[in-house]
Amino acid sequence: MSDPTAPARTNASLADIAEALRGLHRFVVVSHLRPDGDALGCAIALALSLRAMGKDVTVWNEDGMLDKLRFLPGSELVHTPPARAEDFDALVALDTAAYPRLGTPLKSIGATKLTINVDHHISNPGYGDLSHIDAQSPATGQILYELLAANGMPLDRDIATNLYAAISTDTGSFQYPQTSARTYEIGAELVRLGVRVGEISRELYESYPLRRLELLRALLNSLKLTAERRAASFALSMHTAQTLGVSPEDNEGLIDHIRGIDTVLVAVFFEELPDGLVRVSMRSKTPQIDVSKICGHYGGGGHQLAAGARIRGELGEVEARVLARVHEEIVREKLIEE
Ligand SMILES: [Mn+2]
Repeated sequence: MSDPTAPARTNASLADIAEALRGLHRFVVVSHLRPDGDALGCAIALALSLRAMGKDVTVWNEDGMLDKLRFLPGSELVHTPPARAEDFDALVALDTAAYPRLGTPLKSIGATKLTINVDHHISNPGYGDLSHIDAQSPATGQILYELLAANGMPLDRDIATNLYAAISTDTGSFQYPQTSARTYEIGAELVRLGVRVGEISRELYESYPLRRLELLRALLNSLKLTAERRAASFALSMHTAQTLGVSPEDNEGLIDHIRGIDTVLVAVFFEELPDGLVRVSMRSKTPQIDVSKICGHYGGGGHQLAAGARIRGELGEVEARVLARVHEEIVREKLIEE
């Protein structure tokens, strides 16, 4: 591939991507660092399908497999990248808005003939040789289902379970606005393929370690309501994270607790990182406030209603700066009186 950051000429069809997958043998499947259910579920689902086609498939993620999602069939396929680079026929990037967000696996990938990019982030520039970006899709898992189902690729219960986990987690259990009739149809198809909804929901939503709740308690102690209660935020210092012994995956989804306050339109989570950076996660409840634009201002991105950025600065200072900007947006959209 010539330049991984240059935009693809066209949005490739899923049939084109299926054809490319059929024609090659040795794959490395990667997804974004700090992975979620969509990133890992998709990577495992595609790896299992390609393996069932007799392909040689490697799955790498900078953070490896999340403990929380180890119940997924095929989770043992996910590894952190090795020190020495390996060559592949193709790199398949899933659910990753920006090429550098693939993280350390990029250093372990030597020569490749083709880069395939399948994603649903509106900010994805379409990097790679064959890219298929569908920003209407609520999860990359939904696009992947279409890829497998429409092109006669293997799709068994294990693959379906991974796709179900991908779609369920990225739609907030089939609740977020981009959830469509098609999403429910795919959900039904996956259940017909043998997905055990009760079991998987229990694993996904009712199997958290106690420390996650202890983390929530600490976060709620830092709760701030601003912009006449239209914005809510909380912050996690490295000191608190160390004291509680939390791992990055523990805070996944905690922002929904403050997003769920009736008056709130924008929720923000600030997490102090090493190296003088603050990770900002932002959620909006209205298309009037596009958080991918706000985060884009700080070099981040994502979706209209869910986005993030990494901002250089001290925790309290970044907090004040970002909340001021959120306040401005809320005023500009006349969602409060100024
Ligand atoms: Mn996703």
